[in-house]
Amino acid sequence: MGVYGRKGPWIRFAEKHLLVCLSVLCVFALFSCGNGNGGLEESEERGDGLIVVGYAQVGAESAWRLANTASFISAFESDPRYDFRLVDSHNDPARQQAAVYDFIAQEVDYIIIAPVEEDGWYEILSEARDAGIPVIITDRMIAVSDESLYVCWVGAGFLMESLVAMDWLNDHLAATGRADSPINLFHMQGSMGSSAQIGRTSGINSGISGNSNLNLKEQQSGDFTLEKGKELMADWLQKYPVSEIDVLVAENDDMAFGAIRAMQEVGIKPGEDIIIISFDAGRNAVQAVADGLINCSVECNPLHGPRVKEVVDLLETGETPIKTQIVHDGKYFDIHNAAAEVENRF
Ligand code: GZL
Repeated sequence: MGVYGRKGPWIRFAEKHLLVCLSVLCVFALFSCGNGNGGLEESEERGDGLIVVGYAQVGAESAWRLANTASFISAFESDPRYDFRLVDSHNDPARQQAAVYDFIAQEVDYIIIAPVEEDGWYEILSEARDAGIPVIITDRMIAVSDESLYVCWVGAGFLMESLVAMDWLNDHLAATGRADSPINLFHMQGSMGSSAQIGRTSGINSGISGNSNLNLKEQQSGDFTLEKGKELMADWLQKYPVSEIDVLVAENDDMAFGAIRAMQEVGIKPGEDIIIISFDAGRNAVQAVADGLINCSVECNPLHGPRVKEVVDLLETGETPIKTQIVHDGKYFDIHNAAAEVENRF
């Protein structure tokens, strides 16, 4: 047995395909007496003898997510040992759990999950463990007390990101002579119940409670999408005069872009009339910072594909990966550094 009770590749292959193995031996025996061009068709080999990896992805809700998916596809599909199977859960926790149950039924060798929501994973991960299938959590976290339910987590530090954002806001207000002015803050949250939203909201809330001049006027979810960010901002612009909207903190770039569209439709200058802070710091957002439309975007690196593949490669050698692998270097982009960084962004 390998690490985490997983059988080695050849034992798995033999058990899964005992009948096929025996018939292949017969076929080879037949061909070896004939013209010797035996062997299975290329298409019949797919999945047999390959290391099968199932990735239950959140969805395709944002630029960050698309970059994350692309990084996994390029990492695993460039290695012929792997049969990489990606499922888009369309931001739906039930669909994601169904995808994981399906991977268990397919008897994949590894399951990777970027959890839509933190809760609800105990049963299904217990089933994966009983099936001897190692589970790797990436991007967002799951809320389970039994850490044996997953091999390791590779993701970002959401609370740290939001503390960086709130520190930047305090510095920006001081630098622009508004350190003692009352500031009305509007907070656009990500998909509720996701650890990215939970972590960022926690840091933003503590930043607000740490500065008596910051008044939280609205706090609502835009579900990490541009469309919902635009809808929400349009509602707020109906409800409040622009003079009462000082700061928008959007928990990702896409919602910030939606808000910018809503502002521009009514003649408001984003980044000037309203300070805008976002998270992810993708290429378009960092360009928007350089253009003065967003004032600060805090980095959340999406390129976890190579890191998670390294974990799987390690597990294949019987090694044990580090349990918690946080990717966070506290980088943010504002008018001082954005222009020089655009080209380096995802
Ligand atoms: C963060 C990730 C979040 C991004 C959003 O690691 O889970 O989900 O910030 C994405 O853009 O939708």
